[in-house]
Amino acid sequence: MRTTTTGPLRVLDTTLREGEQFAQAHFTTEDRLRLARALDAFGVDEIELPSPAVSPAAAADVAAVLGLGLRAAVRVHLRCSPADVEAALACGARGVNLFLGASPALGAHSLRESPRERRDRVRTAVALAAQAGAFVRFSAEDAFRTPRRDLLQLCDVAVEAGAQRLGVPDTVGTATPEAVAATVGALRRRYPGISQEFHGHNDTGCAVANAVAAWRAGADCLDVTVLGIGERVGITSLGGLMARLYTFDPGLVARYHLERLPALDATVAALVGVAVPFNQPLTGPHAFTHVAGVHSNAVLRAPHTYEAVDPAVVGRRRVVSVTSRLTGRHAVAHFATELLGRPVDAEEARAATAALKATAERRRIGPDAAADIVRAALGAAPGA
Ligand code: HCA
Ligand code: CU
Repeated sequence: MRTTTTGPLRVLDTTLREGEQFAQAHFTTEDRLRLARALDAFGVDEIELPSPAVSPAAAADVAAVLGLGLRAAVRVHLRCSPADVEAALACGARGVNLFLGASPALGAHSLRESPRERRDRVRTAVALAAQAGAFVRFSAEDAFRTPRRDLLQLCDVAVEAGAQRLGVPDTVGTATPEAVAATVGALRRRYPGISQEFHGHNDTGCAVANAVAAWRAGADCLDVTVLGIGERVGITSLGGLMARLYTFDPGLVARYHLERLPALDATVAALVGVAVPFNQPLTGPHAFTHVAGVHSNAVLRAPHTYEAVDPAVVGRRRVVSVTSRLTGRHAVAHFATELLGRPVDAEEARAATAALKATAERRRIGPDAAADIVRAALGAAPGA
């Protein structure tokens, strides 16, 4: 399936910024440098780091990542405050991602500033960074719960002050793909020539769909994190976005090193103390395991029958499971053939299938137990 949209696309990875806001995250300087290198090797186009104003150590880390000389552009995430901008410039940052609460809720309860004060803040911070020659993105936090008029007023100020990119984050993850497309489309028409970024939280499970809706409506930069880690349940995952784009058209993601994704996901999972989630696209432990007999039978003949992406694309292998009572004789014949190193006939396949199903009906078994059952059913020596 080809998509009708083939606009330019950059992937901004914010594992080191948004990802640090995941409740279980704690990165050391060494972790940050290792991750920055791994993200660069994967091929993400941009890497976002926390504000150097967070602490002297955060500033030192920004300088260290800049010192790696990565191919990816490095952006620092800043509040709209002159002190943040100055700290970023002092570290040598050439790209600043400014953000400011745009919605009535954040204006009243987070910033506690009037709309006018907020516009002044945006103008000052954007102008300061732009005049210093930095690439400036301005992001209207909570954009999808912000009245359109307020959103455009803030964006107008940012663009006039020199912002080259506008961001519309779905900060609480409540936007629908339709709402995302409408807002991104409106900004596209109002600010031709200005880049647009989308950052979507996954509180309602729509983060990948919303990111793609933003891209199709004209956004040219999509935010992700490895595994989707971030505040609460996180944001669009790198792997989810890759799977989505790959199935539109492999050419869209040809420049990324997808074969590095399993190691990247595993690295971040280990750093934050979680397993790679069972439902993680492309890298979940069972992402390419087929269980039901009906599925296995078809997959063994033609994998695309039940696979969105060939596992080889991410350097993985397909698994045809025989450990469920739902297994079938084609799957078992395949398993037994590999196990015994010789073809099995129809009668043997039937016998092994019956034995496996009978045991799996009673208890949960793994591949080793399945191998023992097949050997016993076919009279093969253990370990054969
Ligand atoms: C935050 C909020 C943010 C900002 C996104 C952006 C969001 O944690 O600071 O700068 O575009 O989700 O709104 O991550
Ligand atoms: Cu966020």
